[in-house]
Amino acid sequence: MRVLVINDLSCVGKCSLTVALPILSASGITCDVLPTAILSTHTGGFDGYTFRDLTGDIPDILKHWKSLGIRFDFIYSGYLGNIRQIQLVSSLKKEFLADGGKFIVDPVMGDDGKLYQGFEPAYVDKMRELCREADYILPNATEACLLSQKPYPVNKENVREVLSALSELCPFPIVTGITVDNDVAVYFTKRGRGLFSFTHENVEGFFCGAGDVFASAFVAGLANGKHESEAIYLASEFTAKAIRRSAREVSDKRYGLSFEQEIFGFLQNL
Ligand code: PXL
Repeated sequence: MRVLVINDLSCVGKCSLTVALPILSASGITCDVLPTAILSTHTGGFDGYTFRDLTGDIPDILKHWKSLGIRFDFIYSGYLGNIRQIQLVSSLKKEFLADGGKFIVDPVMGDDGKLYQGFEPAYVDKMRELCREADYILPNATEACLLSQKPYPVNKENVREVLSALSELCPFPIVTGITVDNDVAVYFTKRGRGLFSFTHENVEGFFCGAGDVFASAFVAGLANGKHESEAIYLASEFTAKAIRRSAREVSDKRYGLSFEQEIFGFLQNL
């Protein structure tokens, strides 16, 4: 079983590839990577970060892979640095996804009701197009509103409407980080039939990289043969435990989740 993860390499501040690689490898899956950019840190709260855009390297990497005849059982895309990269992901999915393979898009572009630094509205439109090609999309609450063109925030009242709009884009939308009273929930639906959720007690504060932990664990579950709803359940338990541990152990939340000590427990349920 081979997974291709397309995401940035933020050298410090665990997110993207530095989260996906350990989680997928530990779960027994070959994790191949296509780095979209190299940053000294992620963009969420550090000033003065460096950003090397790797778009120019991608065509030659793909040419080489083509000569090797590589195919991937899963392609999971995350942070894409620009619109050109979205186009490249769309074409590489057509060329490199194995027959019957699954394409998972985490449309990383914002949080807390705002776009991340470096993104603009035209990017959202392109990302919406990429979501149309996905088997699963995993937006957080902010990204769900941007994609569905509904006002932020998502709550108990409008969650059904947001999920239904997302179902028009992709058969299986999974929306993370929805605050419901004192809890935080992940909501999902399959082909717009039924609305399901898993809930945990909310932990105050912003936890950078939590979406990447969730998405990586979800892909690890699918790649290990779990049914979708079980993969979502296991990923949400794992992420909630990592968040609770981080609330206790990590004083500067910009450095990412303390997920490593929770991997063993996650694998025991996989
Ligand atoms: O975790 C999302 C993410 C991924 N990659 C980069 C980011 C962020 C969030 O800020 O800046 C580079």
